[in-house]
Amino acid sequence: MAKVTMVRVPSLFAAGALTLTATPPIGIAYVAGNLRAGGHKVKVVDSIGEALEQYYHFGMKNLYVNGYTMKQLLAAIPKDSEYIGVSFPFSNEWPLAKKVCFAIREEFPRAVIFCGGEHATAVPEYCLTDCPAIDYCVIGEGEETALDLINALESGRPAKEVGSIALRDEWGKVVNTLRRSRMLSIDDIPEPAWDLVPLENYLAGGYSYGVNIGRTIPIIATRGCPYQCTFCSNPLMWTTRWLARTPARVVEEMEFYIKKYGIQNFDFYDLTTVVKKEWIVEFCTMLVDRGLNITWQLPSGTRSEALDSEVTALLYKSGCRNLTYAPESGSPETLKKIKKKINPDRMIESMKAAIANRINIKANIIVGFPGEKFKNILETYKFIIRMAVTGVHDVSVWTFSAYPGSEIFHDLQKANRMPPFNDDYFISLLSYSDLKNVVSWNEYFSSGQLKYMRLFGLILFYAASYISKPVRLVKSIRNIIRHKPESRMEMIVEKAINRHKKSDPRPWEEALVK
Ligand code: B12
Ligand code: SF4
Repeated sequence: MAKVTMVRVPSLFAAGALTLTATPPIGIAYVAGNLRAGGHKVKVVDSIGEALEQYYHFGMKNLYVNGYTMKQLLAAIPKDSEYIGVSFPFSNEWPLAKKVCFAIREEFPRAVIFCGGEHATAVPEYCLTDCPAIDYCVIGEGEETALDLINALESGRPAKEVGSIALRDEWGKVVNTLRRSRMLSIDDIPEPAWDLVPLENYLAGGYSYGVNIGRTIPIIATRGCPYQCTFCSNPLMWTTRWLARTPARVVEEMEFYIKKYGIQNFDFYDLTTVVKKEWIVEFCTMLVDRGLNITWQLPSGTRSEALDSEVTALLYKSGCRNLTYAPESGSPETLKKIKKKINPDRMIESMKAAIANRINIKANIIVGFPGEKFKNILETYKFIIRMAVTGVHDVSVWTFSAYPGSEIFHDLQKANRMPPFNDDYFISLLSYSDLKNVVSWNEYFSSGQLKYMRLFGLILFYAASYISKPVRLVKSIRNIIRHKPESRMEMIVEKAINRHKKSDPRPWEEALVK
């Protein structure tokens, strides 16, 4: 039995971020659950969940850190840890994450440090080269691989026989082992080890990915996504295989959380939950039949082909209150280029059906894809107005960021249009959701122009929305003041006000001194 500590690094985000960062870490909880089921002694250090109200500045003034200081983080790792697994969900957090790994290495010189997550999967060679403190990168889905790696090291089996990892060979060169196939019987994956995570801090503090409508826990019903949008890193991370758990297993898990943690609301963290109509109908019907009296949300953006009037009525009946659509663009030309494979008219029909069935809906838009011209952005603006008039409750207008692992990222690399990998590049990825600082990857618009184009898109949406439904503005202000957000925008504004109040003027680097 090995002693393993799983570490979630504090979060790093832009001061002008239009996004949330503190949510219960389901990826780590899954890996921890599987390692424990495999017979190891596991502890989780969730640097965010343990210090949800701590904010510092990082480097330049426009970046914040939320969570433990380095000193607290190192103190929380048991001294006898033999394996320390560090999670990197976001590429934009690499400048902070590698500092954490270096510090862990200094404090625990003999421990094996392995890491995983989206960033480690997209650029494993770079992670191992830029941060020699790390011994192994786990690529893709982490449960089986992390267990196999630890078992191999414990039994003396060479690590290079473990599938889906990156490691240094005898000559110090980084090599990738063969990628293992995805886990097929996903119903059998041990449940996330929520008992090892400071879950109650999130539940009591109303930290959720969707709208805060009660004690909320993340859950996953499906893994993978069958599509291959060119701006998305998921085909590399999960492959294009979409697998769904049986509805009964998902509902059983929900019932367990209701009893154990008093859960009232469930956030689905799937890449795209609704792919098959039969699946979602069976799932909702089961929720209705069991009379669970809960709400649930799909905050991460789902496909909408199966979301017609019948299905959205059933979604509401079964407790679904918030749904995110991901049109990304209103321009047919852009949609084709990014391989989004949606039909904007059909999506509007689906949105109308959801709104008629009282579901609160949000849509994700991205502007500034490479090659996008002004006429394409105008088409997107038109689509934004259509959505506002249709009654869509929220829109996020992101600017395009070239995330490692995505097809566009590789195309830009091939065309020599990628800057060198360094902290500036990784931090520039934050411009995706940063109102103040934008980095343009587009040939036709400068960063400054794109910043205003995004802002204009947002203003356009909310102006059109409040003009066509003035009561909504009053309702939003009232919800924010009463701390009872109903939409994602209200929740984000509320949390942003909170973090500006809580921000500690000390830089994180200072807090980092032991
Ligand atoms: C929930 C979510 C969020 C939540 C919280 C995420 C969190 N902190 O856990 C919030 C709302 C905060 C968020 C924000 C953002 N997000 Co987000 N988010 C997701 C989402 C939908 C689910 C993540 C998840 O829980 N997946 C399910 C679990 C099981 O998978 P997992 O975390 O990847 O973990 C598995 C493996 O990675 C691995 N693993 C993970 N950690 C470790 C550690 C070790 C040691 C090992 C061995 C293995 C391992 O094993 C796990 C189990 O198989 C993903 C898309 C997706 N479905 O994956 C995007 C995703 C992670 N987000 C993304 C982005 C870009 C963002 C934002 C920058 C943009 C935005 N939307 O505002 C911000 C950045 C926030 C910040 N800090 O600056 C990208 C990341 C791409 C990248 N390379 O960085 C993703 C992949 C979506 C996408 N395709 O664009 N996000
Ligand atoms: S953007 Fe959504 S639909 Fe497209 S590949 Fe990524 S997860 Fe799938």
